[in-house]
Amino acid sequence: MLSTLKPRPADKILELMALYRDDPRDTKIDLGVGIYKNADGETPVMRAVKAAEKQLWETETTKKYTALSGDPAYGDAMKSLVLADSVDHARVGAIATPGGTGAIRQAFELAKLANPDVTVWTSNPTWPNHVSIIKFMGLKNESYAYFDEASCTVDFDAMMESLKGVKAGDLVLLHGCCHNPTGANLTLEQYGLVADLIIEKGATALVDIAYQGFGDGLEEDAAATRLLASKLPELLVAASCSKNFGIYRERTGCLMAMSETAEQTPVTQGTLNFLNRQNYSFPPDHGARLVTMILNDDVLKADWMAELEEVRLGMLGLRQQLADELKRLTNSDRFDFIAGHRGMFSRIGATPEEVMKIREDFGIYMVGDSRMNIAGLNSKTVPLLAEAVAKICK
Ligand code: PLP
Ligand code: TYF
Repeated sequence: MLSTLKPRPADKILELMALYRDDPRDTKIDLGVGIYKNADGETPVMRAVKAAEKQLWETETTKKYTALSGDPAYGDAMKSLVLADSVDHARVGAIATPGGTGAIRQAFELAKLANPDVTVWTSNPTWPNHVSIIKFMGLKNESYAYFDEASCTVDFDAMMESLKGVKAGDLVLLHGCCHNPTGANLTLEQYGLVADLIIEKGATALVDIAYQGFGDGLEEDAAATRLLASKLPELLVAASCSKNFGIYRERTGCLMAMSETAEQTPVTQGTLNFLNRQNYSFPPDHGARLVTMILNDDVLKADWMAELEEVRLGMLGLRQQLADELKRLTNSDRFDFIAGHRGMFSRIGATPEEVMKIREDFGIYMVGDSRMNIAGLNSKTVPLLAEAVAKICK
């Protein structure tokens, strides 16, 4: 049986990790995979997470199964974090999932159950795993225009034009904030216009929110998701705690499904539980428990928010430094968009050849589409990157 298997294409982002590791130059810079790194290149466990783990070790008396949904307290905490009071929580079902990816997968499964003929609309470009999972599941995929390659900003008119093709029963995947891979984001007003179009078409929105707190702030980054929740009759939200709690390997995500009425919620929640059971039964608990403890404890929460804010402001500072440095070196405002982008990533509009040349000549590793992880920089390496970009990018 196994001999019938065919090789699968590797994940380009993960492949880059190995290429970087094997580069012997000690001046090399890793701007590849989206993991937050501090100025020393480390990804420390956040203070509040460490404190919660200690508390948990001291107080946890059992490891017995929780519930198919995960601990309902986690779902409640995530509803408050992401949706706040934009919607009556009685309308929202929630399940713990293995990472944000698990939530996305379960959202597609839910959409497929509700409408086997569903087309999932994704931005061009989007996180490659979106398209990969959609295709693997045999669902239809259409992409909508999003990024203007010349200005490295959102081409909103083109986006709205392509979304005119959305049909009733389709699923439109939107990034809640900090678009991956471009760093270019819709304004709140534009999210509102997209919501109007989704209502007009009779489609459903799925928000992927994996970087809440990395852009303009915890509340600000959730504003678009909350606006959609307040305007749309239905909404799916796939949230990841990997980045904003720094618990990548604990695999902590949450799928929230907002029904049109609270009366519908038991069936929606029951379907979410059913989907967990079909895929892995009880979802992982450790990361979800830490998140719940932090969000429900004023002291832990304040410390987590303070550390997250340091992370966010550090990345914003690096963005500004890089934009300033490129302005000086190129004597132009061509790269000003880097300071306007938000989140971990910016796609800088270099060609694949230029990306390769920057890699070969300078040992600077960004993804082939010219996406760079801003958190891979520090104040000393920004000038090196700026020099490379100014020299190579025509
Ligand atoms: N969605 C986007 C856009 C991402 O960049 C990520 C990244 O890691 C995820 C979802 C899910 O992450 P995880 O499954 O590690 O929580
Ligand atoms: O886009 C990124 O770099 C992160 C991390 O298969 C990631 O989202 C990358 C590839 C992958 C899983 C996670």
